[in-house]
Amino acid sequence: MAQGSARRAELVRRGGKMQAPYLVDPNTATELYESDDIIRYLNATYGAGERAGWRLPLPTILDDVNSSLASAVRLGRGSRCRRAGRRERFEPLTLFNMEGSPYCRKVRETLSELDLEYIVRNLPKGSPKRAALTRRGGKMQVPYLVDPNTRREMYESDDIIAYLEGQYA
Ligand SMILES: N[C@@H](CCC(=O)N[C@@H](CS)C(=O)NCC(=O)O)C(=O)O
Repeated sequence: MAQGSARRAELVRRGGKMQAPYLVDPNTATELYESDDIIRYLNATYGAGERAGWRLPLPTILDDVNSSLASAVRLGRGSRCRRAGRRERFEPLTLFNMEGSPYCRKVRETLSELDLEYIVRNLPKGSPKRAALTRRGGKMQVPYLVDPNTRREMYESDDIIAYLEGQYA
């Protein structure tokens, strides 16, 4: 959804405006904008009454500010497309990911800049899904990229980025 991505027009057609995040939940036929509404919806629908994660008792605006500062430090990496446009016969990649990982973040930035569609498999600490990656790749370490188009799979953020640049830039 980086600036220049063809997916932006798709979102405008679907939701009515270009604004991210936009959540589509086919399980409940729910579609919605607004981060706070989305978080409330996820907690209510899938959190069994719990609120996911911890939170300082601070206004939500401070969450937005500190996250924006993180992006500013990265000089906006990942927010603009370098290579927009549809690819023929392209299967979405899969990224085994942890949200707070700096190594995963730089891979996500590259995927976004290259406008590559991908499925995220989040593996936070404590997730039972971690065992599947250990079985698949040999160890629990993220990021781990699977490319069904070339049947390549790999660990190591710098290797993944070099691969993506070579294959898709
Ligand atoms: N050199 C690796 C480092 C990756 C790394 O240290 N990943 C951490 C998350 S930031 C990890 O998978 N830790 C194992 C765990 O969370 O159990 C890379 O650049 O990809």
